Amino acid sequence: MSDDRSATDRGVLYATTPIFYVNAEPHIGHAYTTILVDVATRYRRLAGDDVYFLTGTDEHGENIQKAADAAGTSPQEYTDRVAGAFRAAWDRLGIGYDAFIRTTEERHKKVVREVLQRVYDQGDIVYGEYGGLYCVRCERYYTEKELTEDGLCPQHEIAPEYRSEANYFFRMEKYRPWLRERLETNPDLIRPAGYRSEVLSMLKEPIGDLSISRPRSRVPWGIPLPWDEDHVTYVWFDALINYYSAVASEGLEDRYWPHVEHFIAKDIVKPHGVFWPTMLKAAGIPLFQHLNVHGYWLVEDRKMSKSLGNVVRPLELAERYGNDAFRYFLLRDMTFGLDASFHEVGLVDRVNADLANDLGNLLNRTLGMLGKYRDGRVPPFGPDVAGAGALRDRFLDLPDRVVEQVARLQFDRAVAGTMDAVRAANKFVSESEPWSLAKDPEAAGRLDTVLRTCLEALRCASVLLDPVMPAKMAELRHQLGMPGTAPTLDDAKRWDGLAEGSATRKGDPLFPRIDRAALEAAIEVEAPAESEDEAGGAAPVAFEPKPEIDIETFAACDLRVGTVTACEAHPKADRLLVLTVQVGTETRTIVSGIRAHYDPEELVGRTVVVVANLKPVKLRGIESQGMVLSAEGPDGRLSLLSLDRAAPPGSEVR
Ligand code: ME8
Repeated sequence: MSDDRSATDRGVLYATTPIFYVNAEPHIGHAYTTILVDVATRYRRLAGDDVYFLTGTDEHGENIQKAADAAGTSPQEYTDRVAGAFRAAWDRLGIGYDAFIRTTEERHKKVVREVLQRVYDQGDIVYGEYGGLYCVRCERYYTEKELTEDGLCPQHEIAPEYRSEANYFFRMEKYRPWLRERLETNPDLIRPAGYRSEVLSMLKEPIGDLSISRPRSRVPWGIPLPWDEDHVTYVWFDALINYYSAVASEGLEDRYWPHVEHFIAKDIVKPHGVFWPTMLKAAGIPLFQHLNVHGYWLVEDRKMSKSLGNVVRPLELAERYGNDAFRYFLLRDMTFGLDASFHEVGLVDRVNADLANDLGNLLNRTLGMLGKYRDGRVPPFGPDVAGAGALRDRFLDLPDRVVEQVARLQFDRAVAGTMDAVRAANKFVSESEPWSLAKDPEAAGRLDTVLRTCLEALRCASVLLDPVMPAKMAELRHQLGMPGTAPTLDDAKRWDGLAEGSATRKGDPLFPRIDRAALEAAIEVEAPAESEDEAGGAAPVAFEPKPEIDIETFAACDLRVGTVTACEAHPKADRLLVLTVQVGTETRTIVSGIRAHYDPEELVGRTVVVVANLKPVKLRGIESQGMVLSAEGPDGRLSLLSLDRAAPPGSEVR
């Protein structure tokens, strides 16, 4: 790894996910946070920073005890099994965590007891009676204001129960003015800003003291208080300390604690935004750098829950669509801080449009042409070609921009910016027409430039997308003929990263197109003849008009301007091309019988006219979501309709 910065100016990051409860198998929400932190830490590693990534499991408390009882096992056996399932899931999803902490580990319990003792000794923990509304699933008390209008727990929508217990209390209220001040002077401490405001408004009124123990007679599954073994530590007090115990128990606190950033979803803002900073203050441990709060994944616009039966399992999706494609979708389709809705069809469309078409197609067509024209070997740059310099500048601007966007938690934009550059590379191919250059011996140098430009674009894209899709990007670099060493950000800052004359290794498509129609289980029409979807024009002579229609009938036909963003041969039919067409904000897959008339490469970037409301049909296994209009010339050659003046994709054709 080339890292010319000295050890002292090397950035450091200690990033954490929540430690997940082991009373459920991992779902898409758990996977999202964990993949997000994986991606964030991989970007920082790419930049040469010193990174430590912690995840783990939250294993004590009443709920876990109940889940173990229900499973007919001891809590220890039960937590061992589910913690194992979490680890296995993260391994399967390609998560490169550095440490996994379980709250039942001795190293954690020891630190929890030390922190408790310290806070107790200084008089910040007192014994007292408390009564209030308690959600057993959240394992916390709620004030009436925090409940829903119907008086239910806002997370679980179940009625809280009134509980009163003699417990130990942490004097949290005492630290409220301090915390308010910290938040006011530190606008970035909790981000995005909406969550900071949420915490600030919680702090406007007294927050009370926090009950931090449970009677051991009722909840034996917990860490006994060091000064009173009849009580165990409240699960949140125990759990939050994991972030510190994980590094302190390994002697890594000096190196990493000053750089700690937590990543959580909005459900646990209060424990992390109020309990945790006040606990740290009382324990004399410096505050975290940032609390980064993301939104919720909804499922088909509804809250995901076991009772609705709509829990989305990440491993199944990774299995069905490929792990890296799944990771890409999660990062691309959620804006940090906002909710996003999961639709499986949306995932398929995203993967088909961005990965199978844009990126996959750039790789395929580049290596295809390289094989055909240059024996698969990396050519030198030749004379300048229009657009090549602009494309190079665009790619070379990306690394700094991506690093900045990631630092601002704009993962979706970082990924989208890179994909936009990939699309620009496809457009460059269409505009520079390498297939025409190949026919002209005088243009050999310019053909070299076009091919080499595309190869460098692919190489740079593979570096910038490596944190999101590590396995696939390594495969891409393998196809480019590169050695298997891990890339660095500097690799994306040069335009000469491939060795001239080296052999590429064209392989299988990186991201095979996903059959959307099979998912929708809609119309299963297999095409009897490949060109059936074509508009067959006849010779002008024997023109026999079809039955008359009125203007409304014509208006029912939705004709739109489209731009071909990718195009490839149909894998199962030698007369069909599969086009990806941008129609307004939509991306359509259109199968068309024009393969004998057009090279796939020459269509990318072209304007076409699309019948946009035609019932989808399956043509040799690929669903065609519309039709491109063409006319047949006297020699039987098809000619695609286009416009003689520019109109943006999506414009209506009347
Ligand atoms: O709260 N969308 O654990 P937990 C996005 N053990 N992310 C989601 C999500 C969704 N629909 N649902 C869950 C706990 N998550 C405690 C944490 S930390 C000291 C203790 C993710 O298993 C998200 O990261 O209920 C959320 O904050 C976390 O899972 C809650 O996990």
